[in-house]
Order: sequence, then structure tokens, then C-alpha cells
Amino acid sequence: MTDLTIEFSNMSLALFLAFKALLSNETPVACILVEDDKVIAVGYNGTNKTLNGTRHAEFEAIDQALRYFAANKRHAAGEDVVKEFANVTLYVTVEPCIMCASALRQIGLKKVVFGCANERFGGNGTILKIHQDGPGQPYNSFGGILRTESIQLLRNFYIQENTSAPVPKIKKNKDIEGKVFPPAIHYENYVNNDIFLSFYGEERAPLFAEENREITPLPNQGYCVADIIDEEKLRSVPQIQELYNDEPSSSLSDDLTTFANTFYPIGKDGTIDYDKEILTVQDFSKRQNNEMISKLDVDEPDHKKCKLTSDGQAVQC
Ligand SMILES: *[C@@H]1O[C@H](CO)[C@@H](O)[C@H](O)[C@H]1NC(C)=O
Ligand SMILES: *[C@@H]1O[C@H](CO)[C@@H](O)[C@H](O)[C@H]1NC(C)=O
Ligand SMILES: *[C@@H]1O[C@H](CO)[C@@H](O)[C@H](O)[C@H]1NC(C)=O
Ligand SMILES: *[C@@H]1O[C@H](CO)[C@@H](O)[C@H](O)[C@H]1NC(C)=O
Ligand SMILES: *[C@@H]1O[C@H](CO)[C@@H](O)[C@H](O)[C@H]1NC(C)=O
Ligand SMILES: CC(=O)N[C@H]1CO[C@H](CO)[C@@H](O)[C@@H]1O
Repeated sequence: MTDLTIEFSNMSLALFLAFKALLSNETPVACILVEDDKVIAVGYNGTNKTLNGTRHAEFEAIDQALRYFAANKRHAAGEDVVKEFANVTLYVTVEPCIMCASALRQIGLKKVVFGCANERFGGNGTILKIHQDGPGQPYNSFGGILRTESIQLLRNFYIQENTSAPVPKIKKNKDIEGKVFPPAIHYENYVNNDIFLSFYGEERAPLFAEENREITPLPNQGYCVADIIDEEKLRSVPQIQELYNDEPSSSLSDDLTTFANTFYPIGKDGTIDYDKEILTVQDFSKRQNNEMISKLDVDEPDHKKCKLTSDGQAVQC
């Protein structure tokens, strides 16, 4: 059985960074670079803060990785860069855009794991297969890891931007932006069936051409983000800790609790459980003002209150 728990766990760190970006009015897209299970760099969309349209999450992370290689006396200039990224995997919440996909080929990245497709600016499968064709080294691109969660953050961003949009209901908020979720990733646009099976496993073979089921960490078992994110690992990433050094008023624990309640769980059958109460961006500031306490059951610890039943069927929150 192919256990994708580590892929989900890594992606949940990128998702947390995207959530942090949302809290600071940036487009909620973020990524981490992982080498041998170690997070060597992080990035989130800084186009607003830096007023630089090319400061996509991937570029932030690549710059950090180059500094990391240099600090560790690894050669990070010219041709050698291609070797340095040979064991590095990018986890990014949204499929890299055409510009980023091209840069990733040039640095010789090992592979990309992404959440949702980039419908407008997709560089891999959605619009152009940049990851497979063109100059540089081709890499494999595996999507659908925390896909609906990545979309939920983007939708929260758009409703926040749209002041004429109605305030969404917290309960049974089926479609945050007034839309249903787009169909699952069209995997054949990214990888062939053999490569698909080598990553996702034989048990997930039907998902290659499935429109309505999400990838889950274990086949035929549901999950929720609260169960996936590893708080210890999150806290061990210095770049994430640094985000809190500048803002003493916000705490990582509080953000983690809000974060864990922002997403619908995925059931055993791979479909979204819309019955769970979730928080949306309109609730975040209220929560920061301690007005959300009644909305959240304060079981200990409250960001872990989402649990699978023993048969892995329904997710109880
Ligand atoms: C950019 O940042 C400003 C100031 O934080 C914020 O008011 C605005 O909504 C942000 N816009 C976008 C598109 O990120
Ligand atoms: C970053 O944010 C800008 C401005 O909102 C947007 O145009 C761009 O597509 C975003 N980049 C990614 C990778 O989402
Ligand atoms: C914007 O970002 C790009 C890529 O990271 C960088 O090469 C460029 O110098 C930046 N431009 C400005 C005006 O800072
Ligand atoms: C990548 O991993 C292989 C196998 O473990 C190792 O031989 C190689 O030196 C690694 N490359 C880099 C750049 O770390
Ligand atoms: C803003 O919300 C309104 C009401 O839901 C909707 O009709 C409109 O299309 C939205 N605008 C944008 C730019 O999404
Ligand atoms: C998610 C996804 O794969 N979306 C699109 C991929 O590209 C094809 C062809 O352009 C579209 O039909 C899909 O909707």
C-alpha cells in the first residue's frame, strides 16, 4: 500500500505558509523545498509586499535554497546549481506558472508536488507542458495533494477582495466563493499512467481518470488537515518561526488552531465533507479578537479535535 502521509505532511507546511500569506493580504500561494526530509527553503507570494510581479513563491524559495547551499559550502554557481537541486522536491500549493516551471527546469529540480491546478497560468499540464518540454531538465509533476484545501485558501482570498460579496455562512458553507469545486486534476496532462502509479500507487489507479475523488494519505481513508500537520516539524522550520518574531501579537498556536478549522475534511470515499463547520477569512479577525471562542469547541488541544473513526470512514470533528 502506498502511504502518501509524508507528502501530505510536507504539503501541509506549504499550506500553512499560504494561510499566513492570506492573513497578510498576499495571494495565498506558498511552497517549501525539501531535501532528504529537511525543509531547506520556504516561499510565499510576495508580489504585493515587494511590488515585484515576479516574486512568486517559487522564486523566494529558490533564492533561499541558493543561500542555504552557499552557507553549507556547496557550490551554487553556474552548472553546479543543476546538481545541487537533484534531490530537492518542491511542494507548492498551486501548480507552478509557466515562468516558474521554466525556472525549475533550469535549476534541475528533482520533482514537483502540487495541490491544485493553476487554471489560468499553469506551466505544467493545464496549459503547456513546460515541465516536460523545452530547455533544461524535465521533471515529474504530481498534483492533487491537499487540492481542495489549496483552492479554499484562494477562494477565501477572493471573497476578502470582493467587498460586494455576501458574507459566507460558517455552517455548511458549501461553496465559499459561490462556486462548486472544479473537477479533480486531469493527471494525464502531467504524467503518463506508469509514472502516476509509481508515485500514487496501484491502489489509486482508478483516480488517474477520476473527476470527483480526491487523493488521500491512505487509500480509502479520509483525513483532515488537523491530523496531517505536524506541529513539531512546523515549529522546527526557522523561516516559519521568523514570521512570528516580527509580530509578537500573533501566536503560532492560535494560527494553527484557526488554520486547522479552515478546511473541510475529506471522507473515506475521497469526497468533501461539507457538513463540517469551517472558518472563513471573515472569521479570522474576529478570532484574533477572541470572539470566535463559542464557534470552536475548546477540547484540548483544539487544533487536533478532528479525528477519523476507527474504520477510517467518517471524519468526526
Ligand atoms: C496589498 O497589501 C495592502 C496593504 O497590506 C492591502 O490593503 C491590499 O489588500 C493587498 N492587495 C493585494 C492584491 O494583495
Ligand atoms: C501572486 O500574486 C499576484 C498578485 O495577486 C498574482 O498575479 C500571481 O498570479 C500570484 N502568483 C501565484 C504563483 O499565485
Ligand atoms: C524582482 O524579482 C526578480 C526575480 O526574483 C529579480 O530578478 C528582480 O531584480 C526584482 N526586481 C526588482 C525591481 O526588485
Ligand atoms: C543525491 O542523492 C544521491 C543518492 O543518495 C547522492 O549520491 C547524491 O550525492 C545526492 N546529490 C546531492 C546534490 O546531494
Ligand atoms: C463579487 O461578488 C458579487 C456577489 O456575489 C459577484 O456578483 C461578483 O461577480 C463578484 N466580483 C468578483 C470580481 O468576483
Ligand atoms: C485541472 C485541469 O487539468 N484542467 C484543464 C487541463 O487542461 C485541459 C485542456 O486545456 C482542460 O480541459 C482542463 O480543464
